[in-house]
Amino acid sequence: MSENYEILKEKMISALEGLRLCAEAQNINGVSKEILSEWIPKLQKEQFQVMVLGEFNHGKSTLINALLNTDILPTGPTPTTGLIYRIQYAETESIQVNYPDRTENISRAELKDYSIDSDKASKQIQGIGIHLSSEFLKENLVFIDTPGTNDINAELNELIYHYIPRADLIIFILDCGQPLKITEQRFLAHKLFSFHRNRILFILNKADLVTHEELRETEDFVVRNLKKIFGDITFFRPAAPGRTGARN
Ligand SMILES: Nc1nc2c(ncn2[C@@H]2O[C@H](COP(=O)(O)OP(=O)(O)O)[C@@H](O)[C@H]2O)c(=O)[nH]1
Ligand SMILES: [Mg+2]
Repeated sequence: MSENYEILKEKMISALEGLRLCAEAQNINGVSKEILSEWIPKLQKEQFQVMVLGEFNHGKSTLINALLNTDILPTGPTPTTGLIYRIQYAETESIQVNYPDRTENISRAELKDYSIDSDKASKQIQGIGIHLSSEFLKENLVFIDTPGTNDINAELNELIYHYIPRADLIIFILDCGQPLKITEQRFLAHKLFSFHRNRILFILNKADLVTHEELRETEDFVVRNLKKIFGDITFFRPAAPGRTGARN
């Protein structure tokens, strides 16, 4: 890391500290607390936060599991309780359930109970923290798995909008079988438009369920409509022989 970078980082931290003192002096305690508990530690730890968004059942959790070579995140076609999972590195695996006033440690086996409608899936839960010993996460990468963007209640709505501005990258998952539905277009146009388009990566998932021809048609449709929302976008098409899955 260059010396200039370290100096810049220190300057940013002391500017944030100054801002925090101002907020405190003005009794804006929420801002002061947020700077201290989130902004400064994020800068110090140089965490890169990747938030995965998309409608329910499009494969968000499956993708994160695959990237991290794990099956820890609950997946499946049935609706889940819509929790936010924050996955980061630690040498020893642990799972925490965060309530407004406390944190509870649970096991991997218990985690399943929190993802379905059961007694344990309380509306009070603010999120689930997962620490995993995954090489992929070691470079301070943090993944945020979210409920479907079409399946968000008021409290989660607030949480999602708390997380979106803090994300360094958003991976938005689309489903080849139902690409860019009106609800998705609306979410993108209204909720993500202000997020810099270079920091959104779109993934066309479940390509194995359509033919090559359908996939090409879907890609064209998606790119055309994303351009209407975001202006120019960059589209990467994997080289044909390397493309996995797509039906013949
Ligand atoms: N065929 C196929 N199924 C997938 C793919 N990705 C996810 N799935 C399945 O789709 C269902 C929903 O996946 P999940 O990750 O739980 O979706 P989420 O609600 O967006 O987190 C699960 O049954 C997955 O096994 C994919 O690329 N191809
Ligand atoms: Mg999921």
